[in-house]
This record gives sequence, C-alpha cells and structure tokens, in this order.
Amino acid sequence: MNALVDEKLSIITSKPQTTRHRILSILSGEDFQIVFSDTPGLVDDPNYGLHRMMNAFSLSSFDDADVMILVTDAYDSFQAEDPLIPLLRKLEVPKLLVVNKLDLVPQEKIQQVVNKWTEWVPFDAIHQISALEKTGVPELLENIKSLLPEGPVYYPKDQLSDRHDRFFVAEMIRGQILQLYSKEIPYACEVQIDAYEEGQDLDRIRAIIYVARRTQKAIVIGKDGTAIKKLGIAARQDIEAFLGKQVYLELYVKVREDWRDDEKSLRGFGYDNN
Ligand SMILES: Nc1nc2c(ncn2[C@@H]2O[C@H](COP(=O)(O)OP(=O)(O)OP(=O)(O)O)[C@@H](O)[C@H]2O)c(=O)[nH]1
Ligand SMILES: [Mg+2]
Repeated sequence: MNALVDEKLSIITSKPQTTRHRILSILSGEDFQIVFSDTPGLVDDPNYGLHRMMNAFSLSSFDDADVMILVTDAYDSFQAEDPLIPLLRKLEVPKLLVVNKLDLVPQEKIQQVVNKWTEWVPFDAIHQISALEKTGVPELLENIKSLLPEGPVYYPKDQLSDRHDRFFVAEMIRGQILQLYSKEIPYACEVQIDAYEEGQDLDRIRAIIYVARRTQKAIVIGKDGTAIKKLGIAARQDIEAFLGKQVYLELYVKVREDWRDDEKSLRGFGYDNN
C-alpha cells in the first residue's frame, strides 16, 4: 500500500503481525480517488482478544471493498485448506493477485506461487511487483483504476489518510519497538500518546508504552534505561522525518496486566470495529 500511494503510512518491519489496525490511505488524482485499506494479515490461531480484533479488521474489508488485492510473495506458506480461500472465492468484486518481492526471488519460484493461487481462486489479473523497487507498481495502479466503479469523491483531495498524526506517531514508536526488541516483547507492547503539544518549531510528545507483564517493563527499559533511550532516539528520528519538524519525545512504560485479553483496554487502545 505504501508503494502504491508513495507514502510511509503503514509501518513495515520484517516481523509478522506488524499491522494491527485497518489503515486507510487515500490517493487522489485529477479524475480519480482511490481509498486503499491496509489490513492486518489473518492470524491463523488467534490466541488473544487482540488477534480476534485483528482478524475482524481483515474480514471487514470483504464487506466494503470494490476491488480485493491479495498481496503475497514466493515465500508464502498458504495451503489449500486455508480459510481465506473460500472467502476469496465467494467474493463477487474483482480480485487481483499481487506477488511481491520480485527483486528477491527467481522467476520459477514466483510461477509456483502463481500456479498454486490460480488453482484455488479465479483472480481477474495477476501482477508481479517489487514494492521495494517499484517494479510493476504503475501497471498495478492503472489496473486498479480501471476496475473501480464510478462514484463520488469521499475525501478532500489533500487528505492522505483517515488517521491523525497522533496515530502515526504511536505507530512509529511501535515500529521501532518491533525493530529493537526481540521475541515476545514487541507483541506485548501497545503505544498510546498521552500528551501532544504542538509548538511553532517543536512538538512535545509524551507516549506511554503499555506492556502485559512486569517483567516486560524491565526489558523495555533495559539496564540503566539504555534500551528505552535507544528506542527514544530512533523513534524521535522517524517522527521528525514524518512531521517535518523537531520533536521532544518522552517515553514511559506502564504495566497493563494482560491487556491483549482485556476488552476494556482493547477498546481504549482503539481496537474496536471502526
Ligand atoms: N526485497 C523486498 N522486500 C520487501 C518488499 N516489500 C516488502 N518487503 C519486506 O517484507 C517485510 C514485510 O513487509 P510488511 O509490509 O511489514 O508486510 P505485511 O504483509 O504488511 O505484514 P504484516 O503487517 O506483519 O501483516 C519487510 O521486511 C519489508 O521490508 C519488496 O518488494 N522487496
Ligand atoms: Mg502490514
């Protein structure tokens, strides 16, 4: 989605389950407007309330999309029994298969994934792309445009997303948590913006990182605060690049016992069906 709209809206990391929310990004041109909806990948064995919410976000796109785009790559491990397949087959809107990471994978490997998927689902078109190098991306965009129904413009032309800066700031901190911490830590963290003071040349932002257990708090902070200091510096750099201005970033860590299974916490963190 980021490659299609040429903006860094969804955070991207090498870890699975990076995307937790449904994020809209809006591409407007002279005579068109496309609203892309990036969703979490379906979690196979939802262990937490959080996972069930993520799956609900994914599935909601089946109700309102005008074009469904399945983005995969040659490393995908989908099997014929996957519950996603009957859902895609039933869908009446045009369906595109996008095989990404063309820059990384030999052609025969890509062909194998294409063969596998086309046996399962009648796609209207297949695109091989590299989001990294932008190969095949203009063609994909043209095809999406040609498949969309005519309709009114839903958003002002200069609007890029349905989310505010606060959301992206929290996501950038979470993105750095995914990069800097290992094992279960990133998955136990949720970031909330506690205070956001906009200044002429400098924004003051206070964020709280919620963890699910006390032991995780110690890991996030690190010995003598070294880990959280590193996180603060990296996140601040990302936020400054995104906002285009200087930022003073304060980070705090709090324990919210088992928040991933606590309905009230999940709602407070914005995991409701939006
Ligand atoms: N080489 C290469 N790597 C890519 C390309 N596109 C994405 N990646 C990498 O693939 C990894 C996963 O990318 P994401 O955008 O987080 O994937 P996702 O499908 O949204 O994953 P979740 O949000 O976790 O469900 C990251 O490490 C990206 O840098 C590409 O075209 N080429
Ligand atoms: Mg994602």
